[in-house]
Order: sequence, then structure tokens, then C-alpha cells
Amino acid sequence: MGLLLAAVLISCKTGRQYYVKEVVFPEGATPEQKLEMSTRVVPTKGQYHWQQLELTAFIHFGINTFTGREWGDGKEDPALFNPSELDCEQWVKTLKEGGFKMVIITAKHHDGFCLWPTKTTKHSVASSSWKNGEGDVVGDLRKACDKYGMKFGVYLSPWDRNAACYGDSPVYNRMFVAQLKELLGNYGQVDEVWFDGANGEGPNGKKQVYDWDLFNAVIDSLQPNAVKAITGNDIRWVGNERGLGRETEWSVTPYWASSYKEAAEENQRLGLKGTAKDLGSREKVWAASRLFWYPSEVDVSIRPGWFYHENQDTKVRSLSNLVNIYFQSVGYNSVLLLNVPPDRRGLIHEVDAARLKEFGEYISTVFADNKLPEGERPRTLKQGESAEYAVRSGAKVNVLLVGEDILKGQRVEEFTLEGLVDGNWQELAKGTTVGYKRLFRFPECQPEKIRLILNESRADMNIRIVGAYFAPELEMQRVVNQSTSELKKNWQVMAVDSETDGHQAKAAIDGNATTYWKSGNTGSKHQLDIDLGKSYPVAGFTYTPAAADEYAGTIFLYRVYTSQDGKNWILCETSGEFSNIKNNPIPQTIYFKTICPARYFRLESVREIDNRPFITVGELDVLIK
Ligand code: FUL
Repeated sequence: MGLLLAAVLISCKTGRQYYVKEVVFPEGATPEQKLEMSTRVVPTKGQYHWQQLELTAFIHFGINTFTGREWGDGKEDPALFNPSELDCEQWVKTLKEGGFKMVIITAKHHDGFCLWPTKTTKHSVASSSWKNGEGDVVGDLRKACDKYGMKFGVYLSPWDRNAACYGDSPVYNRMFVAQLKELLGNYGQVDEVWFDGANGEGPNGKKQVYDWDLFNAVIDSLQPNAVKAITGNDIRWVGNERGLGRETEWSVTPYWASSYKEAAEENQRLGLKGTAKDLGSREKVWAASRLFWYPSEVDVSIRPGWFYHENQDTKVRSLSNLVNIYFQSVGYNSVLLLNVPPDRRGLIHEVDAARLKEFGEYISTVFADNKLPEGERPRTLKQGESAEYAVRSGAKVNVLLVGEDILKGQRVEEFTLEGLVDGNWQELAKGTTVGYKRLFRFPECQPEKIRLILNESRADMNIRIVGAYFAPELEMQRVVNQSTSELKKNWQVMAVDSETDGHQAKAAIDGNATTYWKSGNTGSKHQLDIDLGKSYPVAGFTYTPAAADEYAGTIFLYRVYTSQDGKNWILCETSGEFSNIKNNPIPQTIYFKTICPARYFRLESVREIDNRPFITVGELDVLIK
């Protein structure tokens, strides 16, 4: 069999061959051979270390912090960047208290503003008012990470809305390489390099062809231990920004990272995309020509937006929400990447800091105490076999953990966890994949023993750990009363171009975001005109996308108008873009530069997120001062 392998490792003990990060199937490999080989794909050292971190943090900080936007357009004045009390040590200490092991900073977001004094552009901290242009946020963070023993990563946006050469592919690629070299060559060890996949330029926008092979070679030469995330081929985006992993999560997958030239064609052939539910079933393995160790990372923000906005100080996730996210990310064989955006002072806000402290204490307390004295002894199970563990006498449990030794591959397809309660075996949890870590919660009980039954596995299961814990119940998040405001009762839809499937336009202003307006398919633009009943000082509006049908119909580019008489309409000055709405479909609040007195309000769609011919509106709120 003429095997083409990226790297093969032979275990001294067993003589077994492992395929590090990737395996290419030999011509004519049978489904059985493919499946067997899939069980021997293992992570690189860098991927393994990364997986063990479990909790990593994002810092979104930059020009958007000072403009209130989520995606800057690159035209911002760098002088706007002026944090009054920037303190990277406060960030690192706060994150450490929360249990986080790495921090990744947006060294450059899509607006092109660089947080370090780069030689590649004037659009950086060097042209800002902060420290008279003498500051270096990346350098400060690096020092703070060294001081507190925190790993350090960089987010460098390939999409750059400021660089004049963006779209002139070879020229911009050279600039990007120069930026990478500065970041990876001058700031000590970098553990993760994060390349976002976002590119919101329209059909007439500039098309940049990135030289990923070159970028990867630069990273590998300067930071051989760093993992490359998202567009990079070491760490895979989980597919949403809601903090939700997959219950069935294969780190071994035929899904190609988009930095491979073959990615688009191969993924299409295999019917795979990053948001798909199934990225690793037997069927997918059988159809594949190669497999990758490409584990999932769950990125989500502690607030609705990725950047700090003062009006979100009351919307910081609750402890129970963060704990749910933990169970649905780390507990679903993923690493959590939680974003905590510093405010305009350059500090992690008190509310976020307090929440992180609670979270860190909760998680470390729960998992400090494994009630299975033998739970961390490695064991091997064959399909159909089971393993029993004694529970410390009298211990109450409501959380179970199972982990495979992924240095020997990921193999489990179905298993059951049972507890011996009052002399009877009861099912406590049932799962599909395990991988590095799988967690379950269930009503508390006091079992004498826990039994792991291996129902279905691609090869012998190498148990790394089985754990039983007790997690104190948390108060449910208070449900915010979303009843229709008194004012809204007087609003009326004036004119609407069309309605479909019974989703009438009036549902867009009924105070209920689960009902929605769906326009017809005609025309490229759609608009919704509202009569507010009388003239008000209008300060802005909120557009809430409709969650139905995976947010189909969500508006990406828009215009809004106001009018006093319903005939003469004035275009309001806005960015015209619901930035990042496709990945993060949260309500979008837009404030106008000046208050507009108006009785009538018009929202016009210019482009739907995927260029669909219709739009949907979950809810539209006009903000009155
Ligand atoms: C997205 C970006 O467009 C957001 O602004 C944010 O940086 C997030 C982590 O990735 O795709």
C-alpha cells in the first residue's frame, strides 16, 4: 500500500503506527481499512497542549472600542484610540482568576488598526493619542502574560478594510507577511495564531487571494509550536458564535481547513461545511480521501458583542449561562474561547471581572473533587465491555466525565454511564463521541458505583479518565420581560412590499421576536415603513433578526430613512452594515449621529446575508429619546 503520510509515529510499546495530524488513504482503501486508520490519527504536540488548556480567552480591543462599532470600516481616525487607564496586568489577573490559560488579542481587526507600532502601516497605536503614540498594547500584554504565567496568542485579521493594497493580492500578502513577522518575531513565544474567515466585501468589493502556504510557512518557521486556528489548519471553528458545541464531536474529520487549496472543492464533494452537524461519521470517513486531526474551538463573547459597548454592561452573561456554555464546549470535546472585551478605560469592566471570578471559583471547586478514587487510572475497553468504578462512600453526584487518551486517537461512537443506586443499575447518561472530554449533568443521586459501558467503538477505547462530581445548582437566569411597550401599541405598518407564508409585516413590531415578517421574493430591495402615530425625537433603532429557518432572510446591508409627513424621506447617516450579523445574529442597535424628529420610519434592506431574494425581520424597534 503506497501510503502518503504527513508524519508517522511508531509507538515503542505497541509497535502501532500513528498518523500525526493527517492521513492520506491509499488508493483503493476499503471502508474497513479507512475506519481502522481513522482510529490512529492523533494530534500534534501543539494541538495536544492546546486541548489540555480547555479554557482560553479572547480580548477584542481596538478602534471599535472607541467608536461603538463591531466592524470598523478602516476610515477611523487613529487618534480616537485613547484608553485612559490601560492595564494589561488587570486583564491577565482577571482571566487567570476565571481559570483561563491563554489570552488571544485582536492585534488587528478588520478595520486594519494595529495594536502594536508596526512598520507596515501608519494605521496603528503609533498614530494614536494614547501615550503620545509611544505605546504598544501587544507588548504590554506579552509582558503581563510572562509575569502571570499565561499563554499568549494573536488574532490578525486577514481582511483589512484600511490597507490601500488590499485586493492587490501579492502586494497585500507581502504586507500581511511583514505583520506576521513582526508579531511572531518580536514578542517571544506565541501559542496560537487566529485567522478569522470573515470577509464582508460585497460582490463589487476587493477580492484578495491569500497566500496561505506562505503564511503557514512563516508561522512554522518563527513559532513552530503555535497552533493555527480557524482558517488555519490546526484548530477548527465550531460553526457558531453562540457558545454551543456538538454533542457528537469528532476531532478526526475529513473536513478541510480553508487554507488548503483543495478545500472548497473537496468539502463540496464531501458535502461538508464548518457549520454542518456531522463532520466525522462513518459515512463521512468512507467517502473521504484523507483525514485530519482538526479539533473544535467554541468562540463566544461574554457580552452580546465582541467589542465593548457601554449599553451592554447589563447584558453580561450570568454565571449559569457561562456554566452552560462550559458544559456545551469543554464538555463537548472542544476548547472554549471566551471573549472578554476591555472597556474604553482599557480595563475589563467590573461586572465582567466579578462574573469571571464566580465562574472560575465554581468550575474549579466542582472539578477539584473526583468522587471516583480510581477514576484517573488509565484503562482499556473493548466494544461491548464495561468498566466499574467505586464511588467514595456517601458522595452525592450529578456530573459525570469521560475522557479518551487522544494520544492514541479518538474512537468511541456510543457509550452508556450507569450508577448503582440502592442495589439497581440505573442509566445516568448516554453519549456518542467522547474525545478529550465529555461531560454530563443529571439529577443528583448517591450511587455506590459508576459503570461505563462501551456500546460502539471504532477500536479499543483508551480511557484517560472517568470522573463523578457534584455541581451545586445555579439560579436560572431571570427572564427579561419582553412585553410590547405601551408606545408600540400605537405603531402601524404603513406599506410593505410583500408578505410570504403568512408571516405578516405587523409581526415585525408586535414586541415578540419569535414572530416575524417574511417578505416575498420579488425585487432586490425590501422595505418596511412604520407610522409611529405622532412625531418623536428618534435616536436610532434596533433590528432583531428572525431565528426561524437558521436566520434565512437576515439583513446584512441596509438603509434607514425618517419622515415627518410619510412622503418626503430623509436618509439617516449610519454605517449601513449590520456587522458580523451572519455569524452572530444578535439584535443590532444603531444610534444616529444626531436625533431626528420623525413620525415615520423606514428600514430598507440592501443585501441579505447570503444574497437571498427575500428578507425577514424578527422585530424592529425605533428608539425614542
Ligand atoms: C468574527 C469577526 O467578524 C468578529 O468581529 C469577531 O472577531 C469574531 C471572533 O470573528 O467572524
